[in-house]
Amino acid sequence: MKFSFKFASALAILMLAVPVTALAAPKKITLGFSQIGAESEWRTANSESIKQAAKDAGIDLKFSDAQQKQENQIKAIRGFIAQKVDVIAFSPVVESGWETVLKEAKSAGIPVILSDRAVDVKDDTLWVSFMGSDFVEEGRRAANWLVADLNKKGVKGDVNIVELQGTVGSAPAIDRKKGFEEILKSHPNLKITRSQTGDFTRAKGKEVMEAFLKADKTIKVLYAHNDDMAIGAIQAIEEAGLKPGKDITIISIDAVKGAFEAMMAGKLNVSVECSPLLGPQLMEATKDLVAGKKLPKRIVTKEGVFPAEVAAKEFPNRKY
Ligand code: GYE
Repeated sequence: MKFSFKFASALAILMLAVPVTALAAPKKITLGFSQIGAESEWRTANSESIKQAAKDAGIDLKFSDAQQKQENQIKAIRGFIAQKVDVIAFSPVVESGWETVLKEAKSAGIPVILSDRAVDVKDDTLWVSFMGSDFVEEGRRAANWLVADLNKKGVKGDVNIVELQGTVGSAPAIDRKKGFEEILKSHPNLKITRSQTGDFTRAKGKEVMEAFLKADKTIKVLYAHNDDMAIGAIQAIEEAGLKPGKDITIISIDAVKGAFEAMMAGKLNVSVECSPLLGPQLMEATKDLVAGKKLPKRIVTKEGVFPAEVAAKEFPNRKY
């Protein structure tokens, strides 16, 4: 009797001594993510990858869609700061104009990860890590494929190329143009004769290609900064009574399923890969930051090039 009383009081003292927090479930990490919008197949796959990876990692994701507007992204980031999330990540629609809001995040002590696209700010301590593709390299890969293809066909004369650029001021539009032109410099017979933005969408890609075709009967090659614009342009080319992939060689970037389908139908010649599956890497990085680890400043995605000849074989392996 005496023993059990002593035991019970010892137990009571012990229970009081254990802090309540130690008994509660560990606090969930919160990640605020500002997405650009839903302009392309790539973007949809990117959003799905992030949402799924957050679920798998047990991270509380606050996901905000900016519908293509920088002001909405800035608002979303300010909202994340007010909610005191652990980490902020975003895919910046354009490169410039981020200093003020990034300074606000820094003063609040919230680390920022750039996902997919880079920003152009002088002070690079305003963000901790940039994960995504090397867009300049993608542009080079696209041009190198064209040079090899023309060599194979024995084409030596002038080749007129039209370009459908991505969103004006965005990192992939700037860099994909830069990489492509860099290779063209040593091939003076390859000329970009027309270049305009198609805003990374099918509708705009089609519209701009229609205008190109009306104004110019000498187009031999189309270089589109993403697959969606190329797919839109394919429709315009067909409606103009030409054969896409034959009368006009078409090169694009992303390598989404829609591009593989177009390649298998013989309408698209090549797609340079750009992977949208950044979710798992982003969740890893978020956890590392919360655990106090230092992230590499640059995390580059590994990617390849898929010409139409391999499309049917590769199609079943594609995840986006
Ligand atoms: O290529 C395009 C999308 O930023 C890499 O954005 C991304 C680009 C992608 O809309 O399809």
